[in-house]
Amino acid sequence: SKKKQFIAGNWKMNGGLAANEALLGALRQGVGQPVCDVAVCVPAPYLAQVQALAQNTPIALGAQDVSVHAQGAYTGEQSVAMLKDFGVRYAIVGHSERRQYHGETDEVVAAKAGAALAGGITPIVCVGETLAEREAGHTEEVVRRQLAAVIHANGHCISEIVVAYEPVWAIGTGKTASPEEAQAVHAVLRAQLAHAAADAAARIRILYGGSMNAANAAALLAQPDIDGGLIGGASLKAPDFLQIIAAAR
Ligand code: 3PY
Repeated sequence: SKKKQFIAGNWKMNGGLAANEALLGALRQGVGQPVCDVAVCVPAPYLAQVQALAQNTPIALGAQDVSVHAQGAYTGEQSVAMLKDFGVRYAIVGHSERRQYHGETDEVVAAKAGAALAGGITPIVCVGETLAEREAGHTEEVVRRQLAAVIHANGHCISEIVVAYEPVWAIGTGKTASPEEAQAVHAVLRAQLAHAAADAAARIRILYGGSMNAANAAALLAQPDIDGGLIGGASLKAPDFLQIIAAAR
């Protein structure tokens, strides 16, 4: 397919003023004119800093979460409009760390995707099975259920989402799905999207996430239904992140 691949860094709760400045400095120097789309999803306190550091570069800004609410008594949350004030283009929703540690359900994730879409931010919707679910043979059922909630809540707007398949057993563990294992799940997700939005399915980017790094990126990104990566730890090291960007189409 002709769509550009998309490489997005997920810094998680890492970074600091000095480290961010060094990282963005190195990325600015090394990124050139990538053939793929590139973004960094940074902790909320650093949005303004990274917005300034990424100005006039091909590096777009992303957040790691977004509120379903527009405003009001929601302590600790950030609205779509607030993120947009800082030039945010993307927001990760439903990362397994949010689902696991903050009790986010499929319905909450779908509502967050909807809030982002309504406000003009592209949600990066994460789906993925746990080790126990994979071993029980439930991988397909789990990722299809997670994606179905988002499709159901958002109808034809889903043509504007990005999907990220992140097997939970591969997150922060150094274990990666093999390119074939990942491709198999991506193909399932693509078919599900095609059923919901026939014309858009080929256009929707399905990223792989879960310990993608400089060494394994090229083989994963060569798979027909892998349209990019959501990069954890390796996005904090400029040479590694740049190598992954260079491996993308
Ligand atoms: C990882 O690579 O571990 C991730 O969770 C990316 O979001």
